[in-house]
Amino acid sequence: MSVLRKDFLWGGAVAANQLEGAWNVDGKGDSVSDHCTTGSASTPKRVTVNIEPGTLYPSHEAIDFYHHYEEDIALFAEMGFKTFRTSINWTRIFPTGMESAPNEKGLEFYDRVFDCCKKHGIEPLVTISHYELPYALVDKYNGWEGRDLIEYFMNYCKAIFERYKDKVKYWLTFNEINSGTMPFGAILSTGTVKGYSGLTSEVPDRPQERFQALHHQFVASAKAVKYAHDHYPQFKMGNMICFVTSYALTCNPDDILENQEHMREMNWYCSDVQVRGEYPAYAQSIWKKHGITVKMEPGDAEILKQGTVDFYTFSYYMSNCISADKNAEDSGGNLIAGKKNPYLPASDWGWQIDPKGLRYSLNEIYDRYRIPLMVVENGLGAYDKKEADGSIQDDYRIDYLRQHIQQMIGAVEDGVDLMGYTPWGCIDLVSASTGEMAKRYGFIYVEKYDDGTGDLSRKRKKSFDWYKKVIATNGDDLS
Ligand code: BGP
Repeated sequence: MSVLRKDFLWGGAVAANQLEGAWNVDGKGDSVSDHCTTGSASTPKRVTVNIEPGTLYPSHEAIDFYHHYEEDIALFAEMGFKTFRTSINWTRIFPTGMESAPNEKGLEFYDRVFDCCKKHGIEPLVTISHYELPYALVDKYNGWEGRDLIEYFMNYCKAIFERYKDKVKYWLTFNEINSGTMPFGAILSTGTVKGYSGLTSEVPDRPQERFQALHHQFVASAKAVKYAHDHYPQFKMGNMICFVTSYALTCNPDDILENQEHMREMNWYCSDVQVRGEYPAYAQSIWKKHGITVKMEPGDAEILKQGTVDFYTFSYYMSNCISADKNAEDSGGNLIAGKKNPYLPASDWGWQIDPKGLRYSLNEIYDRYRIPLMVVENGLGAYDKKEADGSIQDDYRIDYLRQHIQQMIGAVEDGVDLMGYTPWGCIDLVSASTGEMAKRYGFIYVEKYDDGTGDLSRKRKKSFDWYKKVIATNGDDLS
């Protein structure tokens, strides 16, 4: 008998910029993601100040969810989804982020998407900002380094809260807000890349800007949460963290301390602010280490206190090891890499697969905060192969998900209050880190390739039926 809640929110997760396409349709402006080219496992993608003619920008067409959403949501419903996590593309609503009135055509698109979800009994879970910062704000303010973005973000929130107040109940403010603690986050998350054209792997690291930008995101998030609580008491407001749990590579106390420091900066810094409503004591040592000063204004501390989230959500793909020994062998990873764990296998992109780390993380997070949790991203990016009969036998993906769900259930048995599970990229889409289509996560295959070809047709993979059964039995049958 399932230990999961009866109303457990099974579903899947995507982000607008990675699947919608229609990047300049119906008045949409360009976001920072629209300025990123295609890369691969071995070649980093580029970000360009200007859209270069003849260069392929994968978000521009993506899998054209903009025109296929009905078919796609019907497939999600067929799997039995209770929830669908997607984001609103900020630039569909405010093309430059700075307009005073929203773009009606953009609002209408999400009306159609959420109505379609409702028709199928699917509850939308909406990320307000998922790597979709208007590029005009990068250009004018160096992204979130500019304090003015707090008010632009609030205009955006007010417009979508009011418009969708009867259609959306669950909201997440910033996707993987802790991206800003890492150099790579400067591109997609904080947008502190004004004037930069070049490889995403070579973006100049300016921690002063990233941490200042993060402060503005914290204030913006807290303001949005408070505003929602004041005006729409039915809303549930969450945060979203890229949780990459790390272990000390050895029991050498130097490794233990190094790992503690790493865990704080990477995994706890942002959620301590968003859940507890104030900066943690150790924030000082992080700022000191980077030689930076975070500027705060009177009233910021109050707003952080007043805008704490109702639930905590996170992505979980992998774990890492941390060592004081700089010569230890490196591993790959999303946003940040660590040291190789000799006990773990890794994906083709070097992400170390660690299902037990999910149980461990859920317990650590719940012990710390004691508010409901949700795993809003998890999954295996893989090169899928089409068999001679056209089918996709993705047993490796089923194995990955099965093991993670088993550990997730273990955590619930340990006492964790878990609301739901939405595996990443429930339909194949563009990779956030590499910009490729070849890194597939979906239960649904999409005929779209890295050279831009493909007829965009959809096809159920083997994992589609497997996940359908998992949902139907509320996680009892994982065979
Ligand atoms: C997270 C992001 C997603 C997503 C996922 C998988 O970091 O929130 O947007 O893409 O990782 O990463 P990737 O697409 O790089 O494989």
